[in-house]
Amino acid sequence: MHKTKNMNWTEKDDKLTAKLKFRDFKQAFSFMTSVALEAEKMNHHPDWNNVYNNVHITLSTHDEGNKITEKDRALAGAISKIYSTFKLD
Ligand code: H2B
Repeated sequence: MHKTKNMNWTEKDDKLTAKLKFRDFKQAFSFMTSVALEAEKMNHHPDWNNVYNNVHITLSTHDEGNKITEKDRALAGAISKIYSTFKLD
């Protein structure tokens, strides 16, 4: 069984954040597409930034004054699950 990616969430300033690196832009954008579809289903969306193979994610609930809520924890869990399907480089 091949090893897969594992991500770490950091909780800081009322936000959950994670910095992810991929093999290349195609892998990063493929990941973002999967996350986008899941976020749309959950009606909860990440603030994020992509520079080539790097994706930085920030989660907070805007409707609750930009605080971390269960919606952010649920989305973080869904994102971790998607990330774990990507092979290590
Ligand atoms: N995403 C996040 N991260 N926070 C929200 O408060 C939020 C959201 N609210 N996605 C949703 C959409 C809301 O704006 C819509 C109108 O349901």
